[in-house]
Amino acid sequence: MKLSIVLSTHAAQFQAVAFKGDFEANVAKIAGWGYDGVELAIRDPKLVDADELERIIDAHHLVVPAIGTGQAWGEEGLSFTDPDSSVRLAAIQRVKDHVPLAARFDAVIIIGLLRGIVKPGVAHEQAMEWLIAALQECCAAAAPMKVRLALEPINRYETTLINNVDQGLELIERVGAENMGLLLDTFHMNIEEPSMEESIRCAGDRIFHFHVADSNRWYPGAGHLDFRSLLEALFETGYDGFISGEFMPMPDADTAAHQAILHLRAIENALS
Ligand code: LER
Ligand code: MN
Repeated sequence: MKLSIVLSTHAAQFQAVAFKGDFEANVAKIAGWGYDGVELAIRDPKLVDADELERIIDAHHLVVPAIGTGQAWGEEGLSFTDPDSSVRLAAIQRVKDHVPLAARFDAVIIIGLLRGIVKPGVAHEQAMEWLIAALQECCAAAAPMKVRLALEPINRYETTLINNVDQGLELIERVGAENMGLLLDTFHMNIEEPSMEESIRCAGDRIFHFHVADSNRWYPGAGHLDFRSLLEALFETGYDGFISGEFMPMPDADTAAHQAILHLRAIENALS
C-alpha cells in the first residue's frame, strides 16, 4: 500500500491540510513516519521553485502522487464556473500552468473546489457546460505530457456541482477524455454515497487518486469508517495508486499523521 499525506507548499486556510509551514522539516517528518509520498497543495505553480522542491522530495526518498489546486479557489476565488469569463479563463490557465510540474513528478492534477459552485443567478446546466468545456481544454493541454486530471466529488455542504460518484462518472462521459478520472475521498463519500464500497466498485478503473479521512475528518481510525472494507473494495478494482491522507490536524498534525499510518499499515498487514 503506497501512502502519502497532503502537504501545502505555502500557508493556506483549508483546515483539512494537516501540514502547513516549514516545508522541508515537514517532508523530513513525513518520510520519518514511513510515508511513501507527499501530495502537494499548490495555489500557484509560479510561486514554487520546482528544482528546490524536487531536491527536497528526492532527498527524503519520497514521490509526489498528486497536486491539489483548491487553494486557487480558497485564496483567490478562481473557478471554472464563475459567471465572470475572465475568472473562468484564469482558472483554466492555472490548471494549464500546473501541467509541467505534474509531468515532472508524474503526478495527477486534482480538480476539487477549483470547479466552483453554482453561483446565484447561474443555471445548473450552464455551470455544467462551463465545467465540461474547461475540463476538455485542460485535459487536451495535459494529454501531450501524459498528465491525468482527477475530479473529486465533494459533499453538498461545500459545492452543488458533482457531489457523488454517479455524477462524477456522468461528467467524465460528457468530457470524453482518456486522461480524465476521479479522486474519491472517504470523508465526502461517507456523506453522499448510499454504499461507499459499491461506489468504489462503480468508479473502478476511473479512480485516479484516493483521499482518506475518517467520518469526523480526523485521521483514519479516529472515527467510525471501516477502512479495511473500503480498502479491500478499492484494491479489488485493481487500483495501484496512492492512498493519501487529507484530514484535520487533530489533536495535532504530528499525532494525526502518525496515527493514520499506524492504522493503515495495520490494515495492510491484515489484508496480506
Ligand atoms: C479537497 O481534496 C477536499 O476534499 C475538499 O473538501 C476541499 O474543500
Ligand atoms: Mn479531498
